[in-house]
Amino acid sequence: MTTPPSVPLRIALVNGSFEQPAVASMEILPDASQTQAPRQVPGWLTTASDHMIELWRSGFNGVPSAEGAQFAELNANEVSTLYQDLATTPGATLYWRLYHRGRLGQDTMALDIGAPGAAVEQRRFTDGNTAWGYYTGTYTVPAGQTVTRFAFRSVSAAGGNRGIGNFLDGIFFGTAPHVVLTKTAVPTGPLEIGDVLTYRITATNEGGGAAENLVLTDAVPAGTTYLPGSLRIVEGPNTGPKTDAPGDDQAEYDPDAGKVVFRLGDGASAVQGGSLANTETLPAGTTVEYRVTLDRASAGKEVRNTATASYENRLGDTPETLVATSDETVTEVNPAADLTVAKAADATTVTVGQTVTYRLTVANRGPDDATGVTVADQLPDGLVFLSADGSAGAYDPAGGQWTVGDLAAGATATLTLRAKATEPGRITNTATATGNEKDPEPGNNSDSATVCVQRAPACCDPCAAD
Ligand SMILES: [Ca+2]
Ligand SMILES: [Ca+2]
Ligand SMILES: [Ca+2]
Repeated sequence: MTTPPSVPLRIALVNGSFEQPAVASMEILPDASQTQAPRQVPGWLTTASDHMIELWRSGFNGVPSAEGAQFAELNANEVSTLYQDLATTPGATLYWRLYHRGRLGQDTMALDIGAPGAAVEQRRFTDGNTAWGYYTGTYTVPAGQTVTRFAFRSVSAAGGNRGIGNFLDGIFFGTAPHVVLTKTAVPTGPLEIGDVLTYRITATNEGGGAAENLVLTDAVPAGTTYLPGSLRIVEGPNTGPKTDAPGDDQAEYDPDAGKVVFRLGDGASAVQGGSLANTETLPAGTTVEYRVTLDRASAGKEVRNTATASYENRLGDTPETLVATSDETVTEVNPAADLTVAKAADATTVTVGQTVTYRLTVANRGPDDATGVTVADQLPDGLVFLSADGSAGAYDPAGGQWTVGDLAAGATATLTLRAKATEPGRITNTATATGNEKDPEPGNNSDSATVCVQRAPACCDPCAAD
């Protein structure tokens, strides 16, 4: 099995709309080969012996441009061919489109495409001087042709002078648009539940023609919640924050569908996508971002996300809808375990010399198994340790710590702690649980029990003053 040759994604004329360099009204300028000149016309070459190309500003002599602010006259001072040579791959399908117009009356021009020196006439265009004609077509690069010339040749012009006439504008010759989406999640994991994750998605057009009606959609991934007010275009056309609401700017969050939508590119609006130029014009493309909060449901899991974009190739006769899918981001979320502690005393009033019995329960409400669970419970002054019996682990009276160990989600462990009361008074002590995992609800990790120690049975109330 053979791998087909890879076609370069981006093949496109340079300066196809004759917008560079800017001219005030009309100017005859050197072609792109004349690099010693202070100004040239980028991209274009001419067979004219003086290497000159004529550019008009829209409105000069009453002629409006077809696209942008400038256009070209095919011949400046002499009959010639205007062309560009492009590196091409055999088999590639190239689209062309152009605007053509007569100057004094009906002018005729030929489009030649092929190997330099052997370009083949594709079509002739005859247009009058009252409107621009618009034409499209395709060309398949033949075998062995690694350089393709795209050339305009004057055939005839009203008035009989082939050096006058044949206006050209809005020319494209090259490959279809090809949008590439790149997605990153910041910061890279592993993260804890409750952390905020920023998704950043860049769309670049690695193809030739502009990607039209570009709309990016990203489903907010399972286990996360969209952070309100976090939509932003950070690079490219229409940069700035966007509201969550639909219908007011280039982006929205749709809570019912659980997705964010961005309409991108030049001319994008609240209702439709815009036009994304290729990376020759817009190397960085356009970048958007939004944020999510990691839910409890994401604990111990991976949050995965891909974005998609739809756009149109409008180089042909009818728009062709294309789809781009980003790489997948994978964010690892650390496990979480909600530990709880309950502590009680069998009797809340005892006499000096009697035994106080505490019962401790530590539970793991999940969602993940807990490891390294310990419960700190230091006996205060007035109590002397007697014994401890637990369902798990061991109690160290010197350190005041119950080492529970692992505690599966949903499991509980208990400890019965006995101590001798040695002084009268109110004695409160607290047990606090900690584990290795993130605890989403730290407020329920401690519990206290208060015992009143009397000097003698019913002699008095040592706790009354407190
Ligand atoms: Ca133009
Ligand atoms: Ca909005
Ligand atoms: Ca807790």
